[in-house]
Order: sequence, then C-alpha cells, then structure tokens
Amino acid sequence: MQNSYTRPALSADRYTITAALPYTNGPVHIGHLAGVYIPADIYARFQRIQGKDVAFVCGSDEHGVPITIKAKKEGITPQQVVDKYHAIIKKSFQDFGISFDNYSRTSAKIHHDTASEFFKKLYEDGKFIEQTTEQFYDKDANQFLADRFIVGTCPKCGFEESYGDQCESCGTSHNATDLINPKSSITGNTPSLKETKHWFLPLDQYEPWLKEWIIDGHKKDWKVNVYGQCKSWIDDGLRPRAVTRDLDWGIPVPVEGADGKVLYVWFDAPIGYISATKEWAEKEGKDWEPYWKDKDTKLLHFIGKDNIVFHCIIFPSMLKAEGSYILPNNVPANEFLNLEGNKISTSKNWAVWLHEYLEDFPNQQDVLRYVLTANAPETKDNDFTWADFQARNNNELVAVFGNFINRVVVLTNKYYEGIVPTPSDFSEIDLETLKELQASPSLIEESIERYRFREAQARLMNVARLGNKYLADEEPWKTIKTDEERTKTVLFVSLQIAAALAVLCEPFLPFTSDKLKGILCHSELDSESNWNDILTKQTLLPSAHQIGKAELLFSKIEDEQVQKQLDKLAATKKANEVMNATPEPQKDTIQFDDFTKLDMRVGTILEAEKMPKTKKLLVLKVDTGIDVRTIVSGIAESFTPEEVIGKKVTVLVNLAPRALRGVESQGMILMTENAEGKLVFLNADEDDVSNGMTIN
Ligand code: B3M
Ligand code: ZN
Repeated sequence: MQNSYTRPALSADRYTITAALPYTNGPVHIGHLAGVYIPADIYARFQRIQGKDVAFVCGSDEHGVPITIKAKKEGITPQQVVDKYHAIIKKSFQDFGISFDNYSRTSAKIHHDTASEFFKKLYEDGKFIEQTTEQFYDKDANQFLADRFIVGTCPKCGFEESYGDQCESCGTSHNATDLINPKSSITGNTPSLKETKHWFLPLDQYEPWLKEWIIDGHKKDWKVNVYGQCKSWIDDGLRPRAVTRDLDWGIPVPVEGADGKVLYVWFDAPIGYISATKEWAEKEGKDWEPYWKDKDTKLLHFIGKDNIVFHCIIFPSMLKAEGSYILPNNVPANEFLNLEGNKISTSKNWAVWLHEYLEDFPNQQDVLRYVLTANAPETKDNDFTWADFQARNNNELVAVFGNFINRVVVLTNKYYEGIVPTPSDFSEIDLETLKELQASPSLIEESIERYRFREAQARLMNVARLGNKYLADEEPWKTIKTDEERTKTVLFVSLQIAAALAVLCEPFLPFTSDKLKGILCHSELDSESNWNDILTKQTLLPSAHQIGKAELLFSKIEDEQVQKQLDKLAATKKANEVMNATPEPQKDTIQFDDFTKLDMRVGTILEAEKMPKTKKLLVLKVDTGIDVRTIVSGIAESFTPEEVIGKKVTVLVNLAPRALRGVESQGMILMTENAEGKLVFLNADEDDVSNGMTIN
C-alpha cells in the first residue's frame, strides 16, 4: 500500500555532490552543519549505500576580503589565518562524520591552476567584456575597496550595514557603487571613485538561456525557496558581473596587464569543487572528467540560502560559457538556523561551535546530527534551542531508539545467552510487523531523494517505534514464563528490526550505526549490501548467530548540562550588550523651573497584585510619606508581586492621575532597564544600573 514509491527517473549511477566551501575566517557552527553539511552527508552516504559512484567534495574557501580583514585585525597574514581555520574546520567535519571523499582548499596549487585555466579559457574564447569603470578607492589606505571593505545602506531594503557585494539583511547581491552612503571599512572614510579595468561576465546575455533552463526546466523539481529566488533574480534582469578585483589576496588574474588584480572569490570558489574532484581523482587513480563532464552524472550543490544566486545563476553561466561541463541537476539550498531566538553570528559569538560542543558532549556527535536534522531549516528559518536538544535526545533517541535496542539485546542475552533464537510460526502481527519493516527502506529513500531529510529521519524513527510497540504488545518478558516458542519468535522478529535499524540509520547516525553493528556482531551487516536486503529478505540476523552484550547507545542529557549551555549564551549576550551599549541621545534641554515642577519622593511598596487579564501591569499600594496611594505600574514582566513588596522606590507623586484598565493610577515609579531588558529599581544593586540609562 504505502510501498508504491518508484525510483525517480533521474536516479543516476554517478553523483558529484558538493557542499559549500566554508570561508576560512572562523570555525564552523551548528548553522553550517544543519544548513549544508549534514543534509549533504546524509545524501552522499545514502547514495554510496545504494552502490552509486559518489564524489562528495568540499574544501576551505580561503580567498576573499573577510579573510584579509581578519588578518589585519589579528596582525597576521591571510595565509596564517587560513592555515589556522582550515585545520580546525577540517577536524570538525571529520569529528562529526561528514564523509567527504575529499576536503581540499582553495590555496592549493591544483586549485590555483584549475581556476586560472578556467579563466583563461573564457578569456580566450571572448566570453568576458573588458571594462574600465570607476570603483571605490580609499586614499588613506591607498587601495581600491573590494566588496566587504565597503559598508553602506542597501538600496533594496535600507539595511545600513550592507556590504559592497551583498546585503546580509535581504540577501540581495549588488555592486558596491549601488550602495547609498558608502564608507570604507578600513578607515571609515567616504571613498572616492577611481578608474580601474576589470573583466565582466555578461550575465545579461545568459538570461534567455537561464529562463529556459531554470524557469521552464526546474519549476517542478527545485525547492520552492530556491526556484523563487532564481525567478526573482531573472525577472529583475541580470547585469554583467565583474569577476576580477583589485586586491592582493587571491588568484592573480592570468592575463597581461592585470597586475594587482585577482579573481573575484565567487569566481574561483565554485571552481574549487572541480579542483577538489581533480585532487581526489589523482589520489585515487581515477579520471576526474566524467564527474564533471559526463551528462549522465548527477551534479548537486548543497548550500545555504545566501549562496543561491552564485550556484544557480553565476556558476552555471560560467560552466555554460566554458562549454564542456554539465550543469547542476539540483541545488537543494536550506534556509537559516537561529540559536535560541537570535540569528547565529560569528562576530557576536552567538553560535554553538562544533569543537566546543564536543568538549561538553564528548562522543555525542550523533545527538547533534539527529537534532539538527529533526529541526532542519528545510523550508523556513528554524530555531535551535537547548531545551529542544535535550527533549529530542531524552524522549526520542534514549526513550525510543536506545530503549528498543537495549531491551532486545538484554533479553536475547538473558534468555538465550546472546544467540539469535529460531522462530516458529509467525503470527499475523509478526507478519504485519515484518511487512512494515520491509516497507521502511523505500519510504526513507523516497524522502531522501526529495531532499526531505527531516521526514526521512522521522521515518527512520518510525522503525524504532514499530519495534517498541511490537515489544510492548507481545511482552516477551511475560511469555517467557508461559510460552517458550512464542518468546523465541518475538525476539527473532525484534532482532531483525534491530538489525534493520543498524543499517537504515547509517546515513543519519553513522556513529550509532557502527556501534549497533558492533553490538549485533554481524560483520556482514554492512549497509551497502543490506539496505536493499531489508526490502526483500526477512532475515538479516540468522538464527544461531551470536550477538554481543548490551551497551547504551544514547544517554540521558541532564538539566545541569543544558543549564551550562544556557549560562554560556547568557554570558555572551551580556558581554555583547556591555560592548555595544550606546546610551540614547540626550533629550531637548529643559529649564530649571521645568525640573522643579517634578515632585519626586522616596516611597515604600506596601502591597502589590497583578492586574487581572494583563501581562504587564501590577497594582501597587505605595507609602509616599504624604499618603498611601494606588499606582499602576507596567513592571509585571520583570517582577512578581512578592518581589516588590517592601521595596523602597522613587515616586513621581505629582503626575496627573490617569485610569489604567479602570484603576486610577496616582503617580509613577521611576525605573530603568538593564542590559537584558529587565526593569530594575533605581536603588537596586549598583551593578544593575549604569550611567546613561534612560530613567522612565
Ligand atoms: N564561502 C560563502 C559561505 O561560506 C562561500 C561559499 C562558497 S561555495 C563555492 O557562505
Ligand atoms: Zn538589503
């Protein structure tokens, strides 16, 4: 019934799978994993299991302005910056089981050569237009300002800190000269314009072709978010894009008269996929060309949404211009992952860094992989919270997956000394359970082929749920006392589910898969031969096979562990706020007489209660020294009534009374807001109050 999925026609035998090359100016965090590397890894692992010929490539993106800015800031060379982060990033990917066939880097010679040749070919074929234009120049820094050296207002959305090449707020990509009120980020100067010669890829000439290829050709199979962005780009009209820059860090432009110029990072970086494939093929003694030039190869780019235009419009136009390359079949871009309600930010240190995660949760890579897939930003931005992380681990991995495996392995050891029992006749329930199990690989495959990794993983978990339900219904711990044959059958069936889980979880939870295969002691239980076996065979673990002892696959995550992470983030937030706190500008001058009109008194709060049906208001009785009066105050989100009773406060007593929700308020309590936006009393600890805070 459910099992009617047929493999898509596109299913190829050779796959070139690329994952966005991370900029090498910082370590990688959960946003990178969730958006790009985990989905790419699930897909690559899955295709390998299917016996496909896979080249899964990535590498460090080591050129570009952000790296030179970082180097300037730290007083080291760009090469030192990329050496440092390349090592950290590469290790993080290894640690999390991202199964690249090759993780290269764009400072490698093979890449410089490949990118130079690519440029030269287009140059010689007359695919560029050469243009002398006016570009921003910083006289004091004595250099042209490429992309990220310029900050200004985005012409499209008004964001005031847009970069020269792209606005991080609305994602629009533009030319630096389009910015309103541009400033040099080196000196803060308003830059001047100076003539310089560059090479442009005339994207406008590719418009009709792009329309046909994307708008007509990929409406159905590309993700809605990806297709939508491409369509809006093309509808807006494309313009020639400069593919060279005035900069001293990057790949020198390989033609005469281009001194001091390098290839634009977005020209060389995607070619990095090709160089990484070449480098791998060389090591493996293979031919790289079929992976990029055979039209039967399926080329896929896994990226985040801010890279869509480069992978769907610019790089394909480059490939088309070159002429001998295939084009991507799909570009399954994800949206963004936020962290505890805020945008992940490297500069604000608002992130969960992979290397730090492993210090706090050693050997728990699969937990993070699981949570990031369960909550992947596939169709919209999503939020990572530590509470969700804990709940998914404890309620799903531990309580469902781990619990099922543990029960099966413990019971098999207890009743049969770890030997898989011989079943007798299968009951209706057994047969139905096995049938459902047999249907599961196709269901998971269907979701993966549609780039729905959340759904795929949920379908995997349904297999563990199936096992748990089966055990709970059949209760072998009870039947062992009454019906030995039945118990053997139930454990036999349960062991088949356990073995199937070991195979099926491999793309998602590779460490768990290995561990479980170890526990089940089945050397033939390799995913490659068994994924399809589950579809056709009932027996993965034959009778009389000896399994090992129980070992916990997952362990509970305690409240204290989660609290520690939340505390870390709170400290980051506080540090950022203190660093960025800019007091509000002073209000208009008032005369002394105006001030003396204010009658402020010290008072004590005698009583407090919440105003019914409101979130913010407390109704207070305050002793002002003159009288005891009612004051309605909007502080209920910062304090409980109990907390404020007995507090000394500053009261503005001669404010004209006003009715709030039918209660007359006869004055106002003066308060300020601390860095976290919580109200504090003016006579509170000095730590909570600092100069420049508005009193309101
Ligand atoms: N380094 C941008 C990024 O990390 C860029 C990707 C290059 S992929 C060819 O978001
Ligand atoms: Zn914008």
